[in-house]
Amino acid sequence: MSISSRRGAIERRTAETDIKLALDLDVPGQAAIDTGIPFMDHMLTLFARHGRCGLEVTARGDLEVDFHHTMEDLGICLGQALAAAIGDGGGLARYGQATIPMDEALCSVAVDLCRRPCLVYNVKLVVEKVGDLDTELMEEFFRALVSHGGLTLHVNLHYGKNQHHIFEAVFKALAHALRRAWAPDAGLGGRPLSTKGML
Ligand SMILES: [Mn+2]
Repeated sequence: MSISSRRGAIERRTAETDIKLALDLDVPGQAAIDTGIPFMDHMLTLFARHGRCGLEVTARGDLEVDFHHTMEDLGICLGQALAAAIGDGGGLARYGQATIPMDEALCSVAVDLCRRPCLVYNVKLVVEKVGDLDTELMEEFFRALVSHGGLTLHVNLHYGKNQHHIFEAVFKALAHALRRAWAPDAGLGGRPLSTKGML
């Protein structure tokens, strides 16, 4: 796979949400995020910065209902864009992990870009909302990301007291783990890291 093609652009419109999302694995740290949910703008912006990728997101969802549809559909679009950017996974490190502190919170994330969706999500909710966002919806975002991105993702919060810090540790750990997993490994000669010869 050529480095220049590591990009996924998704336009997805339903009766509930209208989302445009572009992910570029080789445009370091450029983010333009407008989801209508300020806390997710904050999370996705730091995801792009720490993942050293380009991420553009414009979302208009039925926030007057609640944030559920928008959170889930953001996960779908990011997952689809990631899958497109990864392609057949040839020549990529495939695995990545990171343990990241954010003040008193500590989170470990491990990923496998294996085309098999699996989410393990152990993240404590200490309050019902951060900003206007229902904290329980974050798991819906990750479930959709995993289902549509075709990745195995383990998110384990070790501890934390402040919900903002907790989610910030989660997203930073995700970014650092993914950056390692999608990094090219020249020793693979462009082939997937698998004894099957394909992912
Ligand atoms: Mn913050």
